[in-house]
Amino acid sequence: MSKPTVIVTVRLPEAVKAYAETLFDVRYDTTDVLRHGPADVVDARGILTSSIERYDAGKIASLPDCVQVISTFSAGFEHIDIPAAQARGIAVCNTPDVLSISTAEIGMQLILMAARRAGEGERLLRAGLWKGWQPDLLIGLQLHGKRLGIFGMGSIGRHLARMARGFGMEIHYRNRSRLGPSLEHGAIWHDNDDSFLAASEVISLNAPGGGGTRHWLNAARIAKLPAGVIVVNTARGSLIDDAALIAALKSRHVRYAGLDVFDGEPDFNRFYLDLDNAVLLPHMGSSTVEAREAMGRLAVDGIAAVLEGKRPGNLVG
Ligand code: 8YV
Repeated sequence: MSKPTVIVTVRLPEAVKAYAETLFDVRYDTTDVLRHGPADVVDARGILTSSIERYDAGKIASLPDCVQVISTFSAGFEHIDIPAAQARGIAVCNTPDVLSISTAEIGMQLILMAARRAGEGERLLRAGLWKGWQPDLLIGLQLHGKRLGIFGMGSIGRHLARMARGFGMEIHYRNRSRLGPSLEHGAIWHDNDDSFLAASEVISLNAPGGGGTRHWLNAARIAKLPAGVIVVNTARGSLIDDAALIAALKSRHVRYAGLDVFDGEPDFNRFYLDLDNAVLLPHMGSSTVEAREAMGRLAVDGIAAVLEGKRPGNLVG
């Protein structure tokens, strides 16, 4: 029996490519641009894409009827118009959970880099400006005993909480609903923004992107954070009003920011580059061998399940 044709628009790990090829007749279109249109899709029954490729209503409407499933190599799926896909009977799958530990590790790394000024230290040394040990060189903050506020206590937020507890931090969180004790592990739930913001000496954004959270961290909410707060974002750049955060970094109301994601990335607000108190990474949250292989397999499995008429566990729409 011939294998179903699947278009892959992501540069997958080699092991995942080999796995996909056992199940599908894979057509690679990995130019990372919005290139494939109806003419390229022709007979494909599935598309494996990523978060850098938008599937808005227009693009979904243009897909031929043979497409049954779009699987995104990402946990986030705000780049896909789910109602438009559902209206066409196209299933949508994502890759939750398998990247949570890697992404939480980047969150912890940014918290540490910000608190201990690691980027500044490295730049100083590489620029040949280090004059030797000095008692007042790059003094940072100790994390032990500090309160970490996690906005969005899904799987990534909970792994970050576990890691931060190991550093002696007290965990506060803001989530639509309170977690049960077995997931909460003593973390303190806030049912309102004001008490959550006031408690957060370090705040980490771990909520999904999309319209509901756009510019959640704006000037008004930043003003409610304690003076000297550290702000970390490994979720989506859209959660932050960049102009407001940059103003707060300049005034030092925000002591430091650690950012792995940017509004409009790969473009980003260039004023961040002028700030010594911002540590900036190019969206590396899930960039590990372990996460990327697991993401690829899960994305492939989602397509396979849909094409076999089954309901995949990673179905989002
Ligand atoms: C992905 C991410 O690597 O999974 C997500 O939602 O943000 C990243 O870690 C990226 O989106 C690739 O599609």
